[in-house]
Amino acid sequence: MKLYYKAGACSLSPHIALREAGIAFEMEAVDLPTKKTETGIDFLTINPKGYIPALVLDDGTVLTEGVSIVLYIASLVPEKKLAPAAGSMGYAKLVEWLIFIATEMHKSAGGLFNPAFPDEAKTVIKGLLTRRLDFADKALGAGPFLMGETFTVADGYLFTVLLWLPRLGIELAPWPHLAAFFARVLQRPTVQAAMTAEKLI
Ligand SMILES: N[C@@H](CCC(=O)N[C@@H](CS)C(=O)NCC(=O)O)C(=O)O
Repeated sequence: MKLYYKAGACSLSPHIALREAGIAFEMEAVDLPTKKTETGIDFLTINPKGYIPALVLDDGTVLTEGVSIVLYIASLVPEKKLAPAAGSMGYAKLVEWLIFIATEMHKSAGGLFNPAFPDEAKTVIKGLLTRRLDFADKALGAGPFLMGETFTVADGYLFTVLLWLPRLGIELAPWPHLAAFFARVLQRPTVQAAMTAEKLI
């Protein structure tokens, strides 16, 4: 399978999931403004929505949307417990976290990166994101992970969004549980490998 990605962007979440799963995969970078991949393919022929991540399976199936991709990766390796069993309450709770991260955190943070957004809009979004961080910090508590003792695909996604915050002028210091979580996940060999492959460290 092949992951289409942009270094440091939300595709880092499925990238971490693939490494946690121990699945063989290739990667191809996408230049988002031109929609060209590093081998010169028009990315719109792969994902007509024009955004990363996209995962192309060996049979040619294209999977898009980060939440769907990480849940699929987790389903390939149930023994790694990257997601609780489908149909369980644990699974529903994992999906609750994934949707919260995608719609309440990822998309808010994404707006702050958009130079076309007026400053007034950015102030409102920052306030919203701050409240989401307040919630996540309390809900996570001592953790060590969002779902308790076991690292899941939601942790790789939350880590990815937290990685962006300093570039948005948001430091993690006011959220000690999130700061400790970020440091903990950063130490994982899979995360180090993913960040090295994306030349982030
Ligand atoms: N709904 C998508 C959104 C993915 C997304 O926001 N990707 C950003 C990078 S983090 C992107 O490729 N933006 C370029 C674009 O929208 O043209 C998902 O959750 O996977």
